[in-house]
Amino acid sequence: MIKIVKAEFITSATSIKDAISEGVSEAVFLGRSNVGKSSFINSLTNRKNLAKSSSTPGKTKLINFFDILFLNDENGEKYTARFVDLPGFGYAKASKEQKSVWEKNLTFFIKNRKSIRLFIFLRDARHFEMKNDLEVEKFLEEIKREDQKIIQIFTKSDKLKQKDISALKKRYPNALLVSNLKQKNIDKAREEIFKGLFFK
Ligand SMILES: Nc1nc2c(ncn2[C@@H]2O[C@H](COP(=O)(O)OP(=O)(O)O)[C@@H](O)[C@H]2O)c(=O)[nH]1
Ligand SMILES: [Mg+2]
Repeated sequence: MIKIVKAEFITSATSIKDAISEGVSEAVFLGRSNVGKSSFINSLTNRKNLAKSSSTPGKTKLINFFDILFLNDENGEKYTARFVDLPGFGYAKASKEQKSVWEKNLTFFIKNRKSIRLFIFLRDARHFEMKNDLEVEKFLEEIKREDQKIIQIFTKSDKLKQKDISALKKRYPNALLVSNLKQKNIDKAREEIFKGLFFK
């Protein structure tokens, strides 16, 4: 089984210019505010409050970096990685001007950071075809490099009925439906993320 045996907040950045140096493989987490991004990072790392709840729209937003240590407990091998929490990409509620500055910043960051191996794109399983989300999905597909992957995560699966789950799976066959509340599919998601980061 794949475990995360260490998870530590390192630093925050407001743009790529003051982001920490590259090198370690990175998984970027994106999704609309309130989708369960912080909760998911906490679930993956088995921590209650590693990633704090999202800040109020309009306040200064930051890119948060976490040092992560994976352990494959079948062979004892350890792998270092970074999780990068990107708040509000594609969804800014700030004024038009603020929004464009922040989004330009993030777009530049995503396109130019070589260490990014993985985009972990979170959506609310109950509303999986929202316009903003479809735009972000399209954008990611467009900019994704050969050495990068996208993992589709649908959160709050505990709120879904079986027929809604079937509809979602039909539309997104590779969807990973997770529940932070019930800790459903978290082990599977952690394993997918591990594979996406370190194996092609
Ligand atoms: N029912 C349910 N609620 C969740 C789940 N994940 C997060 N939440 C709740 O959704 C709200 C937003 O979560 P948060 O992790 O702060 O979202 P973020 O803004 O994307 O970082 C909080 O009230 C969480 O308790 C889930 O899987 N199921
Ligand atoms: Mg958050």
